[in-house]
Amino acid sequence: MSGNDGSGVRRGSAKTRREFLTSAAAVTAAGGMASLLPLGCEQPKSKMGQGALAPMLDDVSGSRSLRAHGAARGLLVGCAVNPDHLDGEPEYARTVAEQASIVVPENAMKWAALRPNPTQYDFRRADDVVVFALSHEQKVRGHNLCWHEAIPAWFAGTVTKENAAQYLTQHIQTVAGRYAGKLHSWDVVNEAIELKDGRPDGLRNSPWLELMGPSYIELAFRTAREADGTALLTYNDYGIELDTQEQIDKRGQVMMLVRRMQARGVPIDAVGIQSHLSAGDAPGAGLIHFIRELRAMNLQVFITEMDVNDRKLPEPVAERDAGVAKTYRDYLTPVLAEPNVTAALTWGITDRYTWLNGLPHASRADGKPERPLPFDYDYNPTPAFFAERDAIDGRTAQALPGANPYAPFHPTQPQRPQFE
Ligand code: 9MR
Repeated sequence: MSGNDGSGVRRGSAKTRREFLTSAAAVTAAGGMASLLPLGCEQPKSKMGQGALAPMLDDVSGSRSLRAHGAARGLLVGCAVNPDHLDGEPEYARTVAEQASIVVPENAMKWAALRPNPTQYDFRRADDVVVFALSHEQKVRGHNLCWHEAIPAWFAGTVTKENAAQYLTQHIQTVAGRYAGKLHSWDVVNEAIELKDGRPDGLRNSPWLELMGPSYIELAFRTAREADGTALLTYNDYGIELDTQEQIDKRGQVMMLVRRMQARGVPIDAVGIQSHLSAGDAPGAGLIHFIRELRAMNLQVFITEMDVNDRKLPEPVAERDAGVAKTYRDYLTPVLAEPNVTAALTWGITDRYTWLNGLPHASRADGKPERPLPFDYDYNPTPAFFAERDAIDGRTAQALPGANPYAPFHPTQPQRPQFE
């Protein structure tokens, strides 16, 4: 059927993108990942020049990559991705393919991205992430089904107390249903705790809470389980990493929420600890105790969004990189040693696209771009890369519970929806 693949629009570019996404050489089992350049791509260039770059790339690729080190120790390792860069920037695609055994769309599966209007869905960019991941034997986290942010503009005038449950249910049935059987996990509810809102149960006064009361959480998880019987259903939150009083209290409310859910038989498989840190942050005994308590409750833990802002460090790059790397090391070494921590993702792979540089209120006073991730602006590995890899190595070799990151995993590619 020429000119129509079901997507309705941009057919030509979608096909080109799909061809590109699937053309990158497949990653083979651990140790055999030598050639990951998408077909027809040149060796990556850097300011450092080819001579200096080649040995450095060699040092972090193939069996020396984060994903290979993770695979040897029962840990999925990866990052948030943006389908536009996977599509348009070979060096980005190559780095993601080479380093990650799990990816998560940074924005492409949020309501604002999927829901152009109350009645239609646009899955094109979300599909692109899934197709890329599957063609590189990577697992995919879904992020997210229910959050107080990234809600489309039409939401406020359309979703009411009367129809909110219906909107939430229908969204989850459609989105989780579309990818059923293909995802590693879903962040079903994101960031539902906010102590400043002053409720005894710690719940945030989100639009969902205001429209439906606390029952929205249970509805979201139950609906997600019905729609996808295999994805690990996750509650994901931030500000629960440290042993400051505020974070101890918030962690306590997350624990209470998860305990209430389990007591009511609500399906939950994992807790996501986002881990947006500042240089100098270090975990205390409280975080490790929390992870162990979750283990006793038969729950997995994912480090879902790690990065380290260098805002408080002086300008010289070497000092900032050392401070950021130390924070990765100090944080990940004890955390990744816990056996129920089964996945660790950074919020991006390269400093070039970190969300931190898009925050006017929070960026560095000297205006310098931040360096929070394992690869710098030019795709050179940063000291944080090596800190992360060492922390992975510090973990006892073990099998992933029920999942080998390199197990054959080739479900049918998602079909493109009608979208006009
Ligand atoms: O990095 C994301 C940024 O590009 C988006 O504009 C923003 C709003 O959708 O969300 C950012 O990602 C957030 C994630 O979805 C949830 N935890 C906090 C992340 C950083 O704000």
